[in-house]
Formats: sequence, C-alpha cells, structure tokens
Amino acid sequence: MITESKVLGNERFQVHEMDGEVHRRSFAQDVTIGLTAPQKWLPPKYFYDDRGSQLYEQICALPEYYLYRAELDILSTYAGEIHSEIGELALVELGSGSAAKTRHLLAAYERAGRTFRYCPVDISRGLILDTSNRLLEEYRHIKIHAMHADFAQRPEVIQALELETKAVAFLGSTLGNFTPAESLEFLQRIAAILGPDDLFLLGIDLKKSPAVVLPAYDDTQGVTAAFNLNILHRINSELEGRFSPRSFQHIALYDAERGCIEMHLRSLIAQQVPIAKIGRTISFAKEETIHTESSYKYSADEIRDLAYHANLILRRTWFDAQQRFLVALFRLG
Ligand code: AVI
Repeated sequence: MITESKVLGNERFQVHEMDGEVHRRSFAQDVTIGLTAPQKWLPPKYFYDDRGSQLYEQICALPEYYLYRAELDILSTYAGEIHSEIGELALVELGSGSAAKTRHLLAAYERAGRTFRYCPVDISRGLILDTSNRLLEEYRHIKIHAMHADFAQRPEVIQALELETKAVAFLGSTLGNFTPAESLEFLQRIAAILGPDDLFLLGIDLKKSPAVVLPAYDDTQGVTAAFNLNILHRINSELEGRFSPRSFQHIALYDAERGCIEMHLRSLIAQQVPIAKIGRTISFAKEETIHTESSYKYSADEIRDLAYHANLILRRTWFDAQQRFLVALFRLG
C-alpha cells in the first residue's frame, strides 16, 4: 500500500515512498495466516528484503539459472526492435531489481538521443535507490520516477505516476510466481490501467524438461537454498521469531504436467517456534514443509491465450536462441 504520494527528489529523480509500518503489519498478518494453515505457506514476495534481493541477484548469475541468461539474450539481441515498437512511451518496470537486463532497452532509448522516462517499481527500497543512482550517472537522457511499492497486490499503484502514455514491463518470469488464476487476475488489472496507446511487455519462462528446470531451483552452490531460508531469518529479525534456519532444508519439486516448480522448507525435526510479534508458537512435525514459492512455466500458446482472456492482444514475440524463454509485447484488445 502506498501512502498518499510522498514524493521526494529533484528534476531528474523522484521516488514515491511506501509506508513501512503498513508493510510490517501485513507481513505479520501474512505470516500468521500462512503458518497456521494446514499446509503451511508464506508468500514469496517476502523473499525480497535487501539480503533476499542480493541473493536473487546471485541466483541470476548461477550457471544453472538459465532464465536470467535466456531473457538477457533476448533483450540484448532485440533491444533495438523492442524499442522501435515501444517508441517514445515512458517505461514502467514492475519488479525492476537491479535493472541489469532492462539496461539494454534503456541503452536503446539513450541512443535515440531524446529525454526519456524510466519508472522502476520495486519492493526493495535499497535496490531501487542504488539502481536509480547508477542509471542517472550512466544515461544522460534518462529521467527516473521510481516507486517503492508492493505492486503484486496492487498494480494500480503505478497510476500515482500520472503518466500520459506508458509501456509497462513485467520481466524475469515473475508472473510465473502467481497461480494461473492469480496471473489472469493480475493481467486483467494491468489491462484495466492501460490506455489505447499503451503497451505491456512480458518476460516468461517456457515449459521444458525437468532435467533443465530442477537444477535452476536447486543449485550446487546452495544459493537458492540460502534465498529460500532467508525468509526464516526475516521472520526472526522483523517479527522476533525464534526459527533455527539450520533445522530446515530447502527442497524444490517440479510437476512437469502443470509446468510448476514448488519450493518448500522442510523441518528436519519436530519443533516449536515462538514468533513474539504475532503472539504465537508454531508447531512443526518432523518432515513437515512450508510452501514458499510456486514458479509456473507456460507454452507460448498458453501465454497468448491467458493474456487474451485478460483483453491483452499479442503484438510481437521474441525468443532466445535455445527457445527457453519468451518476451512478448501486448496491446489492449
Ligand atoms: C522472481 N522469480 C521469477 C524467480 C523464479 O524463478 O521463480 C524467483 C526464484 N526462486 C528461486 N529462484 C529464483
């Protein structure tokens, strides 16, 4: 939730701030709901505190995590084409992170030699500020209007940017972290905030063999395990939890038919974990799991159809050389 447009900044850089208190309350509520359910679960958006965001950056550099390189391949190869489709529209990026891949697109804007507007929207405040500072130094023609917000719950927050026209980018296969029903609703909400001249750019991982997908979520260096376990550290530091992350194990399961990876944290022992700020003690049986993330993969046709049902019409597609990943551009129906 955004507090009424608390905007800080100068002529080249503005940032809309999120209300930290509201955010902490909803973390406590979500932890209470998730950890008292029969199948314990936690929303994956809570991975992304500053440490979790850094771990995600490290995941992107892993040899097993093909998603990042495949999408980078597309954006670096086709940045010029994508930019000529988008033209002069302001670029709003949901879940911008370090903007490492988007840089290719920003470079294409810069080459055009005209002032352009980039609006990174992210749940990690530290990352947004660092990234914005770097981009302002790097690109002479850029103006940044950043937003620190939980866009997953309310993509409508970007309306506070008051842009006349825009291209909304949602890259990194983050849509895959919603269930298909949630994805449809999210796309409908995106469609509802697009104007007739606006565009939507989606990056999504494609269905493929478990032999390729599974190692991407269970790497040999244990970075994904640390990323998954970080959510317990976060409960400890923000909600005065008493988790011993060493007594939990990271696991990844792939259901090839649904095209879905599930990440869980499995309790290695029977244990009781007090969490002071939610006023509860959570019991775990030995082997019991917390479901922390689903990551759905799609076929290109499935994505086209899902978007069509949300009133988004496919305009162009770009694939990486190995056809592992898709970047698709949509307009309103
Ligand atoms: C951000 N999201 C698309 C990543 C994914 O692949 O589902 C998060 C992630 N989880 C484990 N590794 C990376």
